[in-house]
Amino acid sequence: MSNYSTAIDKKWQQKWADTNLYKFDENNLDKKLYVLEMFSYPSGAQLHAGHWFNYGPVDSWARMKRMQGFNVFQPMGFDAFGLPAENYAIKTGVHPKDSTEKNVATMEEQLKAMGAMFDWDHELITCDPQYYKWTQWLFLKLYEKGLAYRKKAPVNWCPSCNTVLANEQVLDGLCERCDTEVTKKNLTQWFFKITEYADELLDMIDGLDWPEKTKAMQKHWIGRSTGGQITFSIVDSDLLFEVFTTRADTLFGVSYVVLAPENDLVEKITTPEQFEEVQKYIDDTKKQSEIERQSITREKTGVFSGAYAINPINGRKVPIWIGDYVLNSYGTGAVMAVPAHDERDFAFATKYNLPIERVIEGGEELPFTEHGKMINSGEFDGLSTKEGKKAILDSLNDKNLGGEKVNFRLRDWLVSRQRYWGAPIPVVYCEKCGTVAVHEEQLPVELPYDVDFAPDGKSPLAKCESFLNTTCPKCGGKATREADTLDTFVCSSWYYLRYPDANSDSNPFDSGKINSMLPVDKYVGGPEHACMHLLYARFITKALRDMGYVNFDEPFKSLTHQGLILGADGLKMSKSKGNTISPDDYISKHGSDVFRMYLMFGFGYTEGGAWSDDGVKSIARFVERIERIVDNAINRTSENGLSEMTKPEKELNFWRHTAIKGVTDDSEKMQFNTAIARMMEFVNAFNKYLNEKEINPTFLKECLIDFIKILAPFAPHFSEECWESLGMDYSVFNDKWPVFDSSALVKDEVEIAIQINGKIKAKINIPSGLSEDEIKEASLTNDTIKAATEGKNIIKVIVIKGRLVNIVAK
Ligand code: ANZ
Ligand code: ZN
Repeated sequence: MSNYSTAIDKKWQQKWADTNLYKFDENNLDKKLYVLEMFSYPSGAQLHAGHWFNYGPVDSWARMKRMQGFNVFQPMGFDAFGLPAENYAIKTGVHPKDSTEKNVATMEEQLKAMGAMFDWDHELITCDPQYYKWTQWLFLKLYEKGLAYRKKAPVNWCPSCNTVLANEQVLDGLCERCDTEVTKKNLTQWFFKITEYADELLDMIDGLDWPEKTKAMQKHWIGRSTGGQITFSIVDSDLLFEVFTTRADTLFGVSYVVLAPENDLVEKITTPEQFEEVQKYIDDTKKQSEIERQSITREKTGVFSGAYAINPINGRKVPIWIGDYVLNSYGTGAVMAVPAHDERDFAFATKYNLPIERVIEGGEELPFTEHGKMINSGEFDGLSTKEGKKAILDSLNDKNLGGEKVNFRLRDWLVSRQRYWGAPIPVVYCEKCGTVAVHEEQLPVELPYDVDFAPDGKSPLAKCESFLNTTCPKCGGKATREADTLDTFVCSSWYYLRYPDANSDSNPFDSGKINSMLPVDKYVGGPEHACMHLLYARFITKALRDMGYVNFDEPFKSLTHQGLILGADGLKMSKSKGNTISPDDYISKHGSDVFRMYLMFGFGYTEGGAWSDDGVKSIARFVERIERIVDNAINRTSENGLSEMTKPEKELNFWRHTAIKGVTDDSEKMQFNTAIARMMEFVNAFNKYLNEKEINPTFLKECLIDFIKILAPFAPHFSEECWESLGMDYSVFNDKWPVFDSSALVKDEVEIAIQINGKIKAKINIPSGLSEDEIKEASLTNDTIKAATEGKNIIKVIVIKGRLVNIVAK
């Protein structure tokens, strides 16, 4: 056969395309297997080693599944909207549509060079109006259902660039472009009500075949917290406010309360003497991110408002402070502070000299944050923490001053982006009718091409008159379009539903079809998506289910995260560090299969690791060894004519079935590196067998056929070439995956060592089924042992089955 190279890659890619080999068979859904890899984000212009590590090994897994009789659906597409293309436009003047289309074209070529089974007839690109029309449709459906709404929310704002910044554009509180201090600005924005599904999203996690760590992260992100809500009144006013607490049992220990700086009450209660100080504190808070504010190590700060509140349980008057460790978006934006039993409150009270009063017994030092018995709590003294929580909330409930309450960390999903390169939100604002949804027939609301990207305080759409000016779908009067676009996570929250019918003009998806195609059987992508994408997709699936569009509860039944491929220096690959690996160079030098197999052999699939050029070379040599075996086998014609297997044949047969079993089991679990190790052992056994004087060509060919079949998913082009060399006139991927023969794995001879007085004197092969007496007999009649025990008295013979015989002689 000819040497493996990219010419062979191209030859087989062409054949596969010509014969439509990977076309999904829509009429055979019983054995469908929906294999999905997270689609590519075409901002980097090039497919990198990380993409390869996601797509190549999963394709190999899917190829094995195909050979095992599954009807594999493996689509690919592009998550093509987003900030990088727009930033690139601001910098270079190249329109996002043009740069994205160019990048997509390049990446399509690279993906094709990988030789994966992607069914390109189902390709989708999220910035294509034929796709985002349906993203907008999804928005309309959520809006109809009351799951999309508007409210004021802060955005990061750079006062110098006059622009909204995404979180990733704020570095240490400064604008990444001009280093100006970033502030917050309140804008009316669109939200999706994911919190309505918080309970179900949490409760259904346990049933998913997902990595445990990811499940735990999602649970934490949703963060269900069971506690109580308690009403405090404000002294000398008729204002009330509520706090959320998980420790109602500590209510008697409240020595002050704290409001978030953004809490609406702040303005109403601050006394004139405190006004200036409070105002300055609020301005300072705007520069902090929520993450910074929640940091445990950061010093707690605050200001006194001048006002007092009344503790409803004992009527005690406590000062109201304002502090940024209280977040406005969690609970009620107000907390009752119990410094004796909470770390943060303790630090705060110590700093500002506020009273610290113990109400729970236990521990020697304060703060004591564990559970215990209530003290200094009037009639509640002696109750346990658990009993006390309930008793206090019950008692407040009777007076309408509190009750049980469940809170979630999860917030509604802010989907408005003050950006151009995204799907326009399909809403208009009419002077007469207010907020009006665009009619479904009028979708897509297309992005205008000619816009002004200059960063001057307004997003390109917000200054595009021809886009903004429209008529109201309800009254026909003058109306203005929404200028914000949708978060790109909206595009990716439903793409897996679109693939089966990616080209449909009349539907986002065909409900009948996707009800039999989904959930996705295997989803593979990076762990960085644990809390956003993977949660949004689950939410959208559930919302569509409740609207009657789909009949399944979860989009992704089984999930795997591939590991990270690092540079040869063990650091994350990045252009600035100059440690990136360009797959293209390796492929043109070694061929796509060598690159793929190196990735699968060199790293644990879920672990990843540091790149090594030596590893690539060793895989290239492995491929060359296989070529020689195939050539050698084709040339050997002598027959031995024996019907019974010879010893060397049995040996090869053993490694053959060991490999079939190992490759099948390990690949199933995506442990590709050990699967390839089994194939290497098989290749060694081939070489040994081919050194025999007499071989059985029929048997040899059988073994070779099995070998090429198990190699095929890992080295698809190369295996097709070997397969053809063996005289096959159809694709190896249309053949069946081999099944191992367990009887071949039982070795019928074993080697045992014979010792005399603890020293090894001989090694003999005996049939594996012998009894203890037969083993003794075989050892004592062995010539070497006979000679060595000549004239000695045999006192004892100890048999350790399958391994060893020890003869004690004097
Ligand atoms: C009094 C108390 C006493 C508390 C005590 C704890 C220990 P999780 O479990 O995360 O729900 N809290 C409530 N709302 C808050 C907000 N918006 N920002 C910051 N902290 C807030 O935490 C609930 C606890 O976090 C609540 O219980 C409250 O402090 C605080 F010995 O109330 B606790
Ligand atoms: Zn109107």
